[in-house]
Amino acid sequence: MFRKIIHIDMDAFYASVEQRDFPEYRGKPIIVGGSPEGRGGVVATASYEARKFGVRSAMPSKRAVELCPLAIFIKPRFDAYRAVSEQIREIFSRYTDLIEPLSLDEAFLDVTTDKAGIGSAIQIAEAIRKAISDELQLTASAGVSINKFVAKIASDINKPNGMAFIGPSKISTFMESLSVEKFFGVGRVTADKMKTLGLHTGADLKKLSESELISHFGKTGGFFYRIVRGIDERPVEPHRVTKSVGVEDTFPFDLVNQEDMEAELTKLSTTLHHRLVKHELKGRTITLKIRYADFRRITRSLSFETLQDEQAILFRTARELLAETLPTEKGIRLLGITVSNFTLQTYTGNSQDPTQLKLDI
Ligand code: DCP
Ligand code: MG
Repeated sequence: MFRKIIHIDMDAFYASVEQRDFPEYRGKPIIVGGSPEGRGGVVATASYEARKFGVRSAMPSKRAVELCPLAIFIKPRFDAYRAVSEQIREIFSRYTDLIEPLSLDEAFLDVTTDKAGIGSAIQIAEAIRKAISDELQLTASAGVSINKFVAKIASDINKPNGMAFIGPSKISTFMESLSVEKFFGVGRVTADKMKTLGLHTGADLKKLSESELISHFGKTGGFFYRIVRGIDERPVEPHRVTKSVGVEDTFPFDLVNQEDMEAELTKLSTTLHHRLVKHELKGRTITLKIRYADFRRITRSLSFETLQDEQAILFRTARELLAETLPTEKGIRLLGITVSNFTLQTYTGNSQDPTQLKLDI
């Protein structure tokens, strides 16, 4: 028997909440996060009006202003987004308890058996989208299929405010037509490697044997082999535990002066901060990762007694950890910041988990 999996993702989430709460922003190109002057951070998200100009999440503000000079920059109101996140989860819970939130605005639902006895996953997805629209005045998109992978990709197909269903008989053709960038875990490096191997779509991947894929891509090769055949048995896990959340960047040239390195740490800490908020996580340990031009790697960590997620603390800690490694004659090719230890130690020695939702990134 096939499972019934729904992936729900809110449309332009932070920006839509702002446009809902402040009517003067409706119909306007707005950017949440970042700032128009100086080197103020990165875009968290942009309204669809701003996306028409090419503005995207994680883009430096400076670039966003070039693309869309009239965009209105808005400071994020994380409490408001958290509140909406709780409300959408309450709506999901009317239909199933098997809910795996991936972030504030996104979740997998297993509705193989649903609480309301509706039976049809498509109808449930539509009922959820309607409830979100009627009760919260926001829109969401949904993907419906028999596994997580296909459901997640499907939710993007008719975005914004749309739904897509990919049934078992369509999966094979769908996976063959998919470009390799759409596969989970295909970062820049893997995507480039695939291109040099002449692998552009799922159909190209399907021509390789499992051992060929493993020889090229290691363990992930096995994942590619199964996923391109529509095989994804990963269950929807309501209490998934995330151990760390990190961001890193590889530079096209080596960084040699401290100012450039610190500018990178500003960007990384901003992105990491957004990610932590989005996933409702705070951690005690901050780790800086450095890879030098000669590929030698080092990590430096600092642990706090209390949980942290503030951008300023992430940045200052990373900067201090970096300073301890300086001066260096070698250029730096990669910098990364990770937060882990999402628990507090209690006096009894038991670990207590203050952030109930543990999410896989
Ligand atoms: N976010 C962020 N930094 C990123 C990506 C996202 O801070 N690099 C935040 C802002 C988004 C929210 O997380 O509103 C949800 O992320 P999505 O990727 O789902 O993007 P949106 O919901 O904004 O847009 P879409 O309509 O494409 O889902
Ligand atoms: Mg979204």
